[in-house]
Amino acid sequence: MKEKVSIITGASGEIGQNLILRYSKLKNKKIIAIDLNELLTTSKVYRFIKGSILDTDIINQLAEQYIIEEIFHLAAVLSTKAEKNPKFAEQININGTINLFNLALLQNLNYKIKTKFFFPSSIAVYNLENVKKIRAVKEETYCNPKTVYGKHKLYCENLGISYDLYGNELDLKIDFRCIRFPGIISINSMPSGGTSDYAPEMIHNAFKKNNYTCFVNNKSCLPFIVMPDAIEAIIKIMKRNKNQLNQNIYNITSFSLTVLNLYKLIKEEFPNFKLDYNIDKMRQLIVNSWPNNIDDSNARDQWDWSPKYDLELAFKKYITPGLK
Ligand code: AKB
Repeated sequence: MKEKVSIITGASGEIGQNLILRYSKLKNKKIIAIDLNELLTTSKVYRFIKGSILDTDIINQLAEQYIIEEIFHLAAVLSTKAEKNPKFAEQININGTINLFNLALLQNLNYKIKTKFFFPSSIAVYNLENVKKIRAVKEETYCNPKTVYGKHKLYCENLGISYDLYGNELDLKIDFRCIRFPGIISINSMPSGGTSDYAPEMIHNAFKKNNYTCFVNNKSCLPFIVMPDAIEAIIKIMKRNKNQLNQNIYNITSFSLTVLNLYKLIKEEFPNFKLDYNIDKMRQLIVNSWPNNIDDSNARDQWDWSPKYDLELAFKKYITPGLK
């Protein structure tokens, strides 16, 4: 009798580690975690595979050994790193995702189940360069990404939608669910290779009593959430009955803030904290092309999304107690 399992790729990454901590508390969930890097949370998973999502031997073994009910495909090369290494990013972000889609489609063939496939997308799919950023951006607007990473995310979103709605050439289907995340701030992990990284970097440095040199200017403004809200959102959308979801792709957000706002907030706690700037042109252009606010009303209406932490609570109840 084959085991029923859930797969988490990118398990050692920021979202991966936190998802494992939360998800392992749910009953009857056997997690198979995959990552190139060691996993800190090995005791929480059923099996850890140290390897690449590009390794088709690993994918084939998984297909042979298990019934895969859910896939959380978190492995990705983030925006700044992808812009600098576009070919490498294409391998991971596109080819890697296709490998996981194929694994999910095989489940439909072998066991007649529709594997639930969670895909984390990003505000990087939007491009608001030369647009006045007045309104919160809805899912179907401004999807003409400027960055390599944004293009990869949008392509995989569309492929996922197509496998969900129409199936592949053999009429095999998956159950594709996707959230477009804003920047994420976490107290127990640090991002690497992203562009929204300046916010968590600034916060972590301040709490370590270091100063910070920011790579984007003080007017730069992006939407953010904190990690516990990101994780709850993933759990929520995956639990929802399919017939309650009218779309595959959802924005979620909590608060938007400029670099200057963030600096002022940090100064209240750490009056000696100093911020200076060394603007990275490429990263500044990326931030300028992203929305400073996104409309998450579809997620709120259709699967009860609501962040527990607004900006004030994020600092009072999550960041400060967690990092002090
Ligand atoms: C990045 O900055 O690349 C990510 C994202 C917003 O998708 N954090």
